[in-house]
Amino acid sequence: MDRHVLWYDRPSTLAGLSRKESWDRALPIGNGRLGAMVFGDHPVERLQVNEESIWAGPPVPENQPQAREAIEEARALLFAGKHEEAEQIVQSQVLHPHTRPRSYQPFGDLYLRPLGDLAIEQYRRELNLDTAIAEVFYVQKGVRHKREVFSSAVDQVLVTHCESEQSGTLHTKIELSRDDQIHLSECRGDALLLEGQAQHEGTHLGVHFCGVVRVKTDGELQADKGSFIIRDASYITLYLAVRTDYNLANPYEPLQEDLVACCEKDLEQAMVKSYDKLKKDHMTAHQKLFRRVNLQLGTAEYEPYALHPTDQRLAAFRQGHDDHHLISLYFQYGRYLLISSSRPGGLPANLQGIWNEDMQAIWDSDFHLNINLQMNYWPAQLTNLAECQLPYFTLLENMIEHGKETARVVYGCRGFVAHYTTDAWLHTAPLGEIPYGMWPMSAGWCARDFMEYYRFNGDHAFLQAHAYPMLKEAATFFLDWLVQHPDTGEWVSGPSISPENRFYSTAGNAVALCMAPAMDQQIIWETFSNVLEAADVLEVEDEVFLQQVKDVQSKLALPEIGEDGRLMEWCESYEEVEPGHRHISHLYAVHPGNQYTFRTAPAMMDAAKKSLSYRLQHGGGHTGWSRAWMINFWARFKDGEQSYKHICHLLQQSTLDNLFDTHPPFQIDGNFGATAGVAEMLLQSHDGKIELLPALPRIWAEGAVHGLKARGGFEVAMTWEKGALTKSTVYSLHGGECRLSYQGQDIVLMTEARKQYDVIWTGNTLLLNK
Ligand code: FUC
Repeated sequence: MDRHVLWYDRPSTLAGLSRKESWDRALPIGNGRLGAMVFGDHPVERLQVNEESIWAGPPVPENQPQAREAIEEARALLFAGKHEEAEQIVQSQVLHPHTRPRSYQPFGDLYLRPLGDLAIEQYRRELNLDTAIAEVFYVQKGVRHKREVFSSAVDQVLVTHCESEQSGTLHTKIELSRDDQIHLSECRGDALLLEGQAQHEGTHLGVHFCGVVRVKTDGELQADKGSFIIRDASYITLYLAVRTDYNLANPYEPLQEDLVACCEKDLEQAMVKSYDKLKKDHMTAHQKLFRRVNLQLGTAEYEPYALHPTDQRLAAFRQGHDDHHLISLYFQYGRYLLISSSRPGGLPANLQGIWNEDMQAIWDSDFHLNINLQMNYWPAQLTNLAECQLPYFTLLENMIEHGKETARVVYGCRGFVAHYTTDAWLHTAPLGEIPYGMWPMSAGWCARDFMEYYRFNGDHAFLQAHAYPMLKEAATFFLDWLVQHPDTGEWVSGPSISPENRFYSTAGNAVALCMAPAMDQQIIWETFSNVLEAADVLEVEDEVFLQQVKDVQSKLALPEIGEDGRLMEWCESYEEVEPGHRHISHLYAVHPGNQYTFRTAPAMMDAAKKSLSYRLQHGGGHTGWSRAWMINFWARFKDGEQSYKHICHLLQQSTLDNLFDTHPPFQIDGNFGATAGVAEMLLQSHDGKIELLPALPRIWAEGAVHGLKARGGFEVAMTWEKGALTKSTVYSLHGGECRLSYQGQDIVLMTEARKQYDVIWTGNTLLLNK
């Protein structure tokens, strides 16, 4: 299992690097909620600690009651081709100005400052994705030293364990600090404590938090003005507990618990265990998720680059050296990051997962809903981490009441609406500027993921309790929101935008506001299809609603192909302001949607492919997440060579030394999007069957994978040689028909629950041995 290691022969912080550049070399650990960037620095070790709910607070954007009339006026103006005037009205009457900053913030830093001799040799630091432990090794005066850091999901503490081979050789000062003037940090008895409230210099007062460190050591422990000094030890184990008053169910009513007492309780429970037991429990819980999938690209033998530190391998990759193992490592890293930043019961992974050192993070490190949060969860089902997606669903469900209020006040509609972003305060009002702000589609997009959860897991209870209600709320909003086009009578969405692109109006101005952008129509079509499918499975008796959905869907305006053969982004052939724009919204129906496939809509697929090529010819894919989307699109186009090319671009242009994706700066969606993309290259199941190796690039001639998930409730393993599939194994989670397809050959298995089916694929022969 040592295939899953990122390692480095130098600390994160190096002379000549900025603070940010050093952070980009540190290694992330986390238990979904509580995490750290481990620097592995010498002489002073730094753990930059985060807790997922430390957010600066309200005010948040508000619903504008005058918006309803403005929306009507804007529609009339847009139907008359007056985009500029419509934009003026929407900007001033509908969109609330930004109420930023209201950032996700760090908890603080834990520093370990050695006392005495500093010279070391044989330095190495690593992150083991399989154990979820960051380690540092070195030799000092001939004595070997080791540090291990992990965040336990079982015991809810962040643990730092230092040991040396010779007794009495560890002498360290321990400090807890935060980059603000307002926190309190002190020693209370034999505990080190830090308390504060997230805010922006007296405004946006937010979440209260508290962290407590306790120590086990065989050395001498002494409290010293807000720090600990430990001398003559052979081991030091630091336990950090962090708790906040954030109330996920209702952030506006903070929890009333005594936070110090909550931390002490965590510590007590964790410290009863021996260090070895604590570590073992942590590893077992992590491996239960992580080990579900294994991926081997190329032969089982190590490539020469595996012997080199990860940053050097990345540098070699940038020079054009192929390194299959680096790609499979990157894939597994995406899974590791999801497990470490998104566990049931907490908040979902934000723009930086949980890892952020800035008091005012870029985009507040919030939950962007016009692709970024959704992309974070693209690998969840495909790579067998279903439970890691639950925080995403919980967030959305907790937003519903806010979103219904926005729908009612702003648009006079029933149902659930949300716009391009939200954060820990669950706001849903339209805000900001038109090219991103005037877009009431995100609840619809997210509702699709509820349906997909059901498709992958066959969980009827989830369909009934979560997916159908969410889809119904989203569909209900759309039924009220859509209007009939005065010329065609078709139902169209608007005023809206195609995130975040603009076009030239007939007057020659760059504008964004329009009626019937392709993505809106696709999202609405899909929401209607999903709600009808869910109702069918559940045998819901909701005749009036379902009939209305059918009627409106049958007269929904759908995107068309332009004269140049491209799929149109808007309902007219406008010229785009930025032809290489990073959002490729009008291809939603190709991915993540499945409205267009080569089987069901070949002409639309060809047109979509032309649109994508055009975007790329004009510089598309320049942000990490946009590049990651390319991998997925080309996989759906069954073009493994193109997908592979974009994996290479991602690693070459948008990947930091610690393998974090960079927008720039660091933004985690690209990691997750690319992980999903690799899975889509190997297995697809969105078109009524399970397609094996649908987009295998020539360069991955040999390989094996196990544990990928397919819709219908199947786990799939495959082995391939010389570019051809040799064997597939399907494990059926709850029985039912399973149609496997490989290069035009199909085989149908009638499976029983919890049984495994092997198929040998040799030339044209299919041998089935059950
Ligand atoms: C969207 C993108 C940006 C960035 C931001 C967080 O608005 O257009 O590129 O990723 O989200």
